[in-house]
Amino acid sequence: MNQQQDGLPRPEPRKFDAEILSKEIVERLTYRVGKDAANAHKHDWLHAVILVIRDRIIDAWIRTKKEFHDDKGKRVYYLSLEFLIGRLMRDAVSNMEMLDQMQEALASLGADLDVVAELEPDAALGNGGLGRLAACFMESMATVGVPAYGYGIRYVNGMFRQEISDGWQVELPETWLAHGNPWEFERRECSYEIGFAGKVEAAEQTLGTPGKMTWSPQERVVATPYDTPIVGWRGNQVNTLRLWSAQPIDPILLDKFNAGEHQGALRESNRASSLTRVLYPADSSIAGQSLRLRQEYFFTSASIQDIVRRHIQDFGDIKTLHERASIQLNDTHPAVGVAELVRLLVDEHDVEFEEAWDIARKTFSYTNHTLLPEALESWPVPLFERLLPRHMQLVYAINAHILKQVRKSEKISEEAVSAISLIDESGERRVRMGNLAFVGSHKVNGVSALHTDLMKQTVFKDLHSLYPERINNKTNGVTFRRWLMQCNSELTHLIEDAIGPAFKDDAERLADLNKFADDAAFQEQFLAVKFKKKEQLTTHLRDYCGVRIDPNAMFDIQIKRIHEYKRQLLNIVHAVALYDQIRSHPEKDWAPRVKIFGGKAASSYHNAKLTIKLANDVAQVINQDPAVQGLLKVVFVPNYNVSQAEWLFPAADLSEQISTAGMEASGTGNMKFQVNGAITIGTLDGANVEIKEHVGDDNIVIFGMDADEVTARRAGGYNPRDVIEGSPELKQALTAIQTGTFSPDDPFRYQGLIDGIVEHDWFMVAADFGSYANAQRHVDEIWKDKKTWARMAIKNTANAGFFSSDRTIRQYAEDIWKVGL
Ligand code: 26Q
Repeated sequence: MNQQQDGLPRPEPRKFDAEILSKEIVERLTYRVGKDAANAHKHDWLHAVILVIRDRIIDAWIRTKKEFHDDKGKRVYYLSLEFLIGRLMRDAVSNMEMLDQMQEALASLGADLDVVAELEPDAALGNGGLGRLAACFMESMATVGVPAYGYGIRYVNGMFRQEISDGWQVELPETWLAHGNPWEFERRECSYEIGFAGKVEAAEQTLGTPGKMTWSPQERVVATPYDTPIVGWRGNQVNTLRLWSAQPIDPILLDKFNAGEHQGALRESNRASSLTRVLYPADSSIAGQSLRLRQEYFFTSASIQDIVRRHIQDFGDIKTLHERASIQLNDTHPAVGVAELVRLLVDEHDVEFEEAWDIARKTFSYTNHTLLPEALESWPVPLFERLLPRHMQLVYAINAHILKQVRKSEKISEEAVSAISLIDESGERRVRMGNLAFVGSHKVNGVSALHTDLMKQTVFKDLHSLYPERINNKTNGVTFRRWLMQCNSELTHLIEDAIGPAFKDDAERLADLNKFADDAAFQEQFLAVKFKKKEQLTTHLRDYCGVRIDPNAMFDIQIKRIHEYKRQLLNIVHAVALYDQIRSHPEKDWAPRVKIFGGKAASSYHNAKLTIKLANDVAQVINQDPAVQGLLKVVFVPNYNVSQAEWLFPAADLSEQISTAGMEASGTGNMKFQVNGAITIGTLDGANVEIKEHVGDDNIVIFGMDADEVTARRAGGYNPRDVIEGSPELKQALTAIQTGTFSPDDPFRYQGLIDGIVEHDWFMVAADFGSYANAQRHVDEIWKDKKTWARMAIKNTANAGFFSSDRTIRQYAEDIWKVGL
C-alpha cells in the first residue's frame, strides 16, 4: 500500500497477484466464515471470495467518502423505490480489474469463478426498466465521478420467482437474503424514526402562514440503513447504495410482554417489519393499498432526514441545502419527499413556508417514466390524510400557493386550473403525485426524445405551458460494463483487437468499428463471436429449462415485462401465422427461427398471465410438430431476471421492440441488444426512434404506425374487424387461437383475449399486423444474406455509444444537478 497525502492507504489496483488472492480466500474462509477448506459448502466459498473483493473495495470506499467530505461540493441523492441490481460479484471483480487473477486464484483452489458466480443470489429489488435503470445509473455515477448516494428499500422479498407450471405463471417468494448478504453493512447508528397517522396541532411559536405545527404520530417505526458499496469502472470511485429496513421501536414491548400480553406485543413488531417485507410486483397499475403509500413515505422520510442531517453536520445552515444537495425522484414513488422536506424545514428548522418551498423546489428534480394513465400515481385524499395528516396540510398549502400564482399571472381557464391542481376533483378526491413532483421540482425530465415531447403534449400539457423551461429530455442509457464487457467478453475482446481499448473508457469510441462494417474478415469474426454466444445460450437453456434449440437458427428474442402495450401478443400471433405458412409451403426457403420469450406478469394482471400461457401453449404445439422441425421453435424462458438477461442479450440475432407507438417511454433492453450486435425490429416508439437515428435507416427494421398515427386512428373510429377481414393471414391466426387449436383441453381459453383484439384492439395488434409480418419477411431476406446481416449487426454495435448510461449521467450532472465533473 502506498500512502496518500491524506494519510489513507490507496490500493494498488492493477497488482492483484493470484497467489495472494488464493491465500486470502482460504484465510477469509477460515477466520471469517469459520470453515476449513475440506468442509466448506459451495456458498462458503462464494462468501469468502466476496469478502476478499470487498476488503479491497473498502479502502476505495473510505477514500471516496473522505473526498466527498473534504470537497464540500454538491452531492446527488437518487431516490428510488426500486434497484434491480442483479449479482454484484462479477461487477465488482471486473470493475476492480481483477478478473483474470481471481479466475487463476480460484482455479488453483480447484474452483471455477463462473460456477462460484452462479451461486450468488440475484438481487431483484425492482420490477423492470425503472429499477434496472436505477442500478445502471448507480454504476455510471461511480464511474464518471458523481458524488452520489442511492436511497431505497431493503425488501426481504424482492421480485417474485416465476415458475411455469403447465404453461401458467406461478409466483413464488424469492429469498435472496437466505445465505446472508456479505455486500451490506448495517449502520444502526444512522437510524431514524418514521411516524404515521396521529394528530397535528399548532406549535407554540408560529411564524407566517401556513405556520409551524407539531405532529404527534400515532404510530412510529425505526428505519435502519444497510449500505452497499457500488464500484465504478477501474475502481476509482466507490459510492453508497443505502437501503432502509423497518424495525419496531421497542422490539417486543417488554412491559406488555412481561404482563402476559404476548399477542399485542408482537403485533406492533410484525406491523413494522411488514413495511419492508415485499416489493410490489406491479410495474404499471396502481396498487391502491395503504401499505404501498406507507412504504413510499417510510423510505422517503428516512432518506430526507438523512440528507438533512448530513447537510447540517457538514455545512451548518439548512437554508443552503439546495446549494449542496440535488435530490432526484425516480418517478413519483418518492414524490411525498417534497412535502416531507417542507415539513422538516417549517416544523423542525423554523424556516418560513415560502422560503422552505423555494429551497425544496431548488433541491428536487423528477424523472417521469410513463404516460399510461393507469400508472400515474394518485392517492385518495382520506387515505393520505389519515396516514400523513401534516403532509396533507402542506399539500393543500402548496396547492394554494401555486394556484394563487397561476390565477394572478395568467388568463387561465378554470379547466387548466383544475388540471394543474394537486388535487384531482373529478371523482373521489385524490392527491396527484405527478403534479406534486412537477411543481416541487426545478427540472422534470422524460426518458427519450419522443416520450419527452409526448409529456409536453399530454399529461403535463398545462403545467408545461405554465413552466415551459422545466421539462427536459434525458434519453436513457445502460452500463456497458455489465451489458457488454462482463456478459460478452468474447465480443469485447474482438472489439479491442480491432480498435484498441479506448472504448472501455469512452463508449463513443465504439464508432471506430464503423470502418470494419464491410471488412469480410471482421464480419466473419463478428458472426463467429455471435455463434459462440448462441452456443453458450443453447447449453444454458438445455441445463436451465430442458429446452433444446439449434444455434444455427435465427434467435429472435422478446424479453421484458409482459404487458399488452408491449405486444407480446403481436409476436405470438406472428408465430402462429408463420407456423401456418411453413406448413402450407414446406418447399419454400424458410429462414430457421427460434422465437424466445421471457418476462413476468404482475400477479393481478389477467391478460398478461394469459399471454404467458398462450406463448407456452403455442410452443407446445409448434415444437412437437415434425412439419416445422428445424424451421420454427418457440421457447418461453422461465423467471426472466438480470442473470438470465446476461445470457440472452449477447446471443440475440433479432431484438423485438414492438410496443404500440407512444406507449413505451424509452425501453432499455433495446439498447442492450443493440450493443451486442442484434438487429432491431421495432416501432417508432421510445428510444427506438433514436436508435434508428444512430444506426441509420438501413440498419434497423421499422414497421407499423407512429405515435401520431396511433392517436389519429384511435380518434377516427378504428374498426379492427375490417382489418382482420382484409387479411387472410391474420384472420387464420386469430381464429386458430380463438377456437382452441393451441388449447384443445380448454377451447375457450383465449376467447376473451382475442375478442379484445376483434372488438376494440386498443393496442393496435390487428392494425400493425400486416406491416409487422412484412417486416419479418424482410428480416428473413436479410438473414439469408450473411454479409448484409453481419454489416448491419456491426453497425449496431459501432453506433451504440450514445446509449451508454455514462452519457446519460453526464447530461443529468450538467443540466439538472449542476455538479462539476
Ligand atoms: C406505482 C404505484 C403503485 C404500485 C406500483 C407502481 C409502479 C411501479 C413500477 C409503477 C411503475 C413502475 C415501473 C415503471 C417502469 O419500469 N417504467 C419503465 O421505465 C424504463 C426506464 O425509464 C423505461 O425504459 C420503460 O419504457 C418504462 O416502461
